[in-house]
Amino acid sequence: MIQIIQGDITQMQVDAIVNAANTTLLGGGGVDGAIHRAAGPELLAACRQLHGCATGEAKITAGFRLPAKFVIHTPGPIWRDGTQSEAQLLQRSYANSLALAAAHDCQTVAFPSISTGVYRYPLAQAAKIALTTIRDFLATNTVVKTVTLVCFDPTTLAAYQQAYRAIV
Ligand code: AR6
Repeated sequence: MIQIIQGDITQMQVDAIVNAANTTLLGGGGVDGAIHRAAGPELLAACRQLHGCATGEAKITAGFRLPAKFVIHTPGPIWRDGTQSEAQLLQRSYANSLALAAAHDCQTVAFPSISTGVYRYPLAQAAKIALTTIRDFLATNTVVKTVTLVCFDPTTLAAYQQAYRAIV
């Protein structure tokens, strides 16, 4: 099942939340900063052990002081002009995060809107990629039951709701 809500992903009581990270995995602004603040300094210490992550790949840590059991860290693509494999890389961020969640027996997973903040990916295009990738994953996997898109602001919420109506 796919759910689309407006809210703060750090508050989500799910098995895993996904972090829109950068390739260093050493924290930043936006949702990354919010997750590190809420999880506590143990999260940064755990991330240091991971030695970064390539764009479109995903790595997992514990959730520490978060309600979520795990944090899955994935650097989405920085939007340039759409010719730099941005769509494929964004699709891989979602697909690799979901595969990692399933490998850790997560039944409930929450995503932020990866790459549509500081990384400037056009919102409507990103929402379509996110939802089609999640839909296709849920059609075949047997572990992950519920994926929640946690939209931080009303504009993001509206874009994901519209993309959802277009794909079902
Ligand atoms: N819960 C849910 N969504 C949030 C939250 C929150 N607490 N806070 C912000 N968002 P961004 P990116 C939304 O910029 O574009 C970081 O510095 C935000 O409104 O966080 O992938 C990293 O370290 C937007 O809709 O991520 C990287 O350097 C969405 O999350 C870089 O930013 C993503 O915005 C990654 O950029």
